[in-house]
Amino acid sequence: MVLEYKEVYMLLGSNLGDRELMMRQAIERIEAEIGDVCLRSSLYETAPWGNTAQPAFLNMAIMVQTTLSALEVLEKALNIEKQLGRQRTERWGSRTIDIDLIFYASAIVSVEGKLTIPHPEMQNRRFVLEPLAEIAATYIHPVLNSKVEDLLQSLHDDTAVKKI
Ligand code: PH2
Ligand code: MG
Ligand code: MG
Repeated sequence: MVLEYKEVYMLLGSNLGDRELMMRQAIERIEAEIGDVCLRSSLYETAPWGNTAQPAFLNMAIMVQTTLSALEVLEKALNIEKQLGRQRTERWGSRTIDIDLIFYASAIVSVEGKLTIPHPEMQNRRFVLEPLAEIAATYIHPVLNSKVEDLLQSLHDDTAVKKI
């Protein structure tokens, strides 16, 4: 049987504990449980978006090749967040690691209350689009029908995002 690989784009975020270590450990777990991490952006230091009364984030975008379904990837990602000590207390609160699914190939996925792909807010957030544009500038958003680099061009979000 021929295995079918899908390209999954994810955004990693951390603003609690040793942020760089969390990113490295998340990538290790993703390699072990989801698939090869084929592309990774630089690390970005980003001001907190939304609830601004929390520490700055590190964010980075990665592309993973996987044979898992979108829901299986979500399940694994949530499990890795738990393994890395994430505790969900308040919405948008500080976290050791957040693993968000941005694109799953060019699929459009909507599972009520659980998973929406493409990520419904990605086009409005600089902390997503800047790292993503580094590894997927010409990738086409399957709902908005725009390239990532064009979404970044027309973005109105001046939250600080700095490549490190
Ligand atoms: N994640 C959030 C809310 N705010 N801000 C930045 N800079 N980076 C994030 O990853 C982030 C955020 C919810 O997941
Ligand atoms: Mg998030
Ligand atoms: Mg999340």
